[in-house]
Amino acid sequence: MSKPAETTVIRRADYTPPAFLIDNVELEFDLVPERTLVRSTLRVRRNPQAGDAAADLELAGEALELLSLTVDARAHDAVTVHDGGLVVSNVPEAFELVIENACRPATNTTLSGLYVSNGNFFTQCEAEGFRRITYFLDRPDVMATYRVTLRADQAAYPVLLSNGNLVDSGTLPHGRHYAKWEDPFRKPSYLFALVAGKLVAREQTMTTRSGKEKLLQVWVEPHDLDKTGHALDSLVRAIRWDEQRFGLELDLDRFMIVAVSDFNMGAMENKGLNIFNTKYVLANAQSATDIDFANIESVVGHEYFHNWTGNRVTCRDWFQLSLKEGLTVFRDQEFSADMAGGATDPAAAAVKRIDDVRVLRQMQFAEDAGPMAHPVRPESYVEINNFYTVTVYEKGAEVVRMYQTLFGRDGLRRGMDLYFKRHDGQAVTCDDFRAAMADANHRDLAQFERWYSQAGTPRVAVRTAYDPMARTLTLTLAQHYGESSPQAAQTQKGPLLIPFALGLLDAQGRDMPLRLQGEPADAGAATTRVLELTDTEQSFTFVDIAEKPLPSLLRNFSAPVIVEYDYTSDELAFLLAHDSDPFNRWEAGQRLATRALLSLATQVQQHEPLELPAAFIAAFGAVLRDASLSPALREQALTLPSETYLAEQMDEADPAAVHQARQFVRRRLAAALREDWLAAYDMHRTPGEYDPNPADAGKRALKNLALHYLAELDDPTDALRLTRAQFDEANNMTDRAAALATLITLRANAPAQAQAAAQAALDAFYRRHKDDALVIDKWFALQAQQRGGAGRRTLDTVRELMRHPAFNLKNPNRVRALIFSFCATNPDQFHLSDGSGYAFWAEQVIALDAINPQVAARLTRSLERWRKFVPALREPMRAALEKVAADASSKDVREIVGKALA
Ligand code: B3K
Ligand code: ZN
Repeated sequence: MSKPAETTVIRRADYTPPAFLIDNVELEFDLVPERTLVRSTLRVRRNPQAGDAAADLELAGEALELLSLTVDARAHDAVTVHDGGLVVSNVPEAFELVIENACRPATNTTLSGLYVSNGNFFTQCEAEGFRRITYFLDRPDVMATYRVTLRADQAAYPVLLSNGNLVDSGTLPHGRHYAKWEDPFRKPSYLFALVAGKLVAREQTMTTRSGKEKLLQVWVEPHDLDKTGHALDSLVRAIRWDEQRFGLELDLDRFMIVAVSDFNMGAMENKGLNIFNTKYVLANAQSATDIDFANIESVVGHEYFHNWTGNRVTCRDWFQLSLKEGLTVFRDQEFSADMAGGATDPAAAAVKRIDDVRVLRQMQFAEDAGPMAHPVRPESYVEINNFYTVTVYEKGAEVVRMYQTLFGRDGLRRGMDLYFKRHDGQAVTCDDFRAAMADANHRDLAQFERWYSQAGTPRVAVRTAYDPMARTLTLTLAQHYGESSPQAAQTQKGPLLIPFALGLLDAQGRDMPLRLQGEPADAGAATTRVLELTDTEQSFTFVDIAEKPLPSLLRNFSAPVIVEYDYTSDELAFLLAHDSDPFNRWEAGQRLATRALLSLATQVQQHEPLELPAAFIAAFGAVLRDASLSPALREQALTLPSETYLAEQMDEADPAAVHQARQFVRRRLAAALREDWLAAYDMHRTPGEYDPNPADAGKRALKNLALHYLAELDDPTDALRLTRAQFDEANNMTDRAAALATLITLRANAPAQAQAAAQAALDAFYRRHKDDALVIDKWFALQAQQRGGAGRRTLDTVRELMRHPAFNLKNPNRVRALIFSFCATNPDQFHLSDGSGYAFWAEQVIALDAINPQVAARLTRSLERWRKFVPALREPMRAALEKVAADASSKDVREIVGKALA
């Protein structure tokens, strides 16, 4: 065991400009897996903006072997090497620094820096991986142009790629060859990349808006070439969309995407050479589900959009991470919504919005309520990789969306145009972005800064008062934070500017025209209005309201807040049936379900008999039969809130009670609506050739939801018949995987009838897809997510699967498929009261910590909310956390357990 890493806290308030700047970087690599040689030639000069004009040059470096260092071509004595880098003293104003060092890609299991995967070389430099390649001023505000020479054995590494344009290539003695790449754009070191190996590309050319021809390539291992079409098509769509929506054009002659199967996250936006987890590139009908296809389009878009929001304009320091991530997530959300038809069809846009809000509320609200709570722009960190969070990404995207809600699409565009005009080629801050939005729209956005600096989820309490005589409705909005974690509470300083969209429904469910007191009577009256809440409490009076209306609040989720309003169940059912805002129809159904489920969970805890109100079943049945709603929207409305979300809504989370309550509701809905489910199943088949378009995907989603509900019936005959047929006949992975998942559920519900069928399907699935790692990931994940049944804990299956020859603790996708799926998405089985899940978790965190601290730290987060749980679980959770605190050595894991236990 290595000694614990020291935990230095880095603070935003301590930012100082770099003492030196680096204008040009020339890198030469002799690529050998065991020991790669790097020669780095840097043009360095003192930063005129720096405070200390006599400072030493301090370069970061990790896991490197220094071979030589010269200053202006002369050996330099005043060099001190330490654990985290080196210090060069007595340097002139401007000079050429040449460093030769070695690194060890073959044994680099951290997947940060330069590493080997399936025999090929890849890099990952964000956030601080470049220092694992060579000594450098590895911070985003040091921007340089790069020239890169790669040399390697030609047979083993026929393809040599780096950022920018290929300027030269050729052969060398001893079967070696070289390639030289030049990136004309200044960039921070975190955007550097190289790739070398046996790869092939699908490519096409494309003429961009200004008439320039560009080369687009998707590089993969040869056996995956037939799975690259969708990624390449997605890239073309993303390029077009950014031209149209934001007037932003591809600036390089060549844009490359490379897929790698060992990768810590989704993908990386290296300039001109995006490196992707295979999961977000490879897809065909037999290997990928509808959701995979959609995710690929969105991630390809996301990384491409970074070319402007992140690369052309980058972050001054890592506290500004949301400057590029929140903005780019917002852009990819808008892109996906438009691609699904959202530009002309509000219901299609709502389907995407619901998916995004679901993630925000389940993950980000929980993060904001726990020990890792931090503002969109964090104030401090120990390990920056721990702050690639749902708060920085998803809440950050909501913050950008609020500019659009306040100023409209055109206003957002004006702000973006000004942002690029001011800051192209610079490393800037979230304040700079806000200033561009404010100036372009002539608004004072000083108060809006609090969205960047305050942690915790705001709540808006709503009161209404209808005056029939005056025909007015007065709406009072009050904002507060409720009970925040100490980490969040200390950041909360005052009220936010909250754009609050709403409508008012009459007794027929029609939108009423909305006119605020004081507005001229002849002004057109919209039916959705965005109120700007800026005070702690504020009232708004609508006039000419002929009858007492039902409010539809926070339409389209116009701000990342929790709305507190006491709807009756009848009112929610009415909104579910009538609201013109499709998002709020879904929202009403979720509120109704949440209320029913939480009260059932209490009944479970008190050993009372369970009962589901008939009105609830009727409301859900009506949605299921409502052909005016798209299948995709119906599927979302009929999907109950997740167990994780529900547990989070309890004062003390009780996963077992939530699970029983939710299972009870699923069984009741299955039985009461049996004929409707069967009809829905039949009506939403998608015969013919597979096409992942959103309309077909929506049908499959509803059909497969119906199938899964049918699996909850006491008599499994129908479900078993349909599921087996679907499994055998499916011409696509969406249907095959859904059938397999349903069979696994049937096995838990009715072992006597379904055991053999489920096992046969699992075996057949494995045999058929054994050479496709991403599909085998699904095979592991489905088993890790299964219910306990027939006296068997899912943990026993998971432990058994860890001994399967295809399991590999060094491959993050496999670890996420098996271990994360169990620890993070199977709450009932993970939180067994015997503490077995927690002991397993601790073992795996510690094992992973020695291999890959970033992945280990992610897993650590599954237990950070331990204080939220019922006392019987809290103690075994604490014990597991303490075990990890004692045995883990990376600062990544130590930061998380430290905060969890503090
Ligand atoms: N910027 C990368 C994330 C890097 C994570 C480093 N731990 C991918 C993205 O957000 O596009
Ligand atoms: Zn990103």
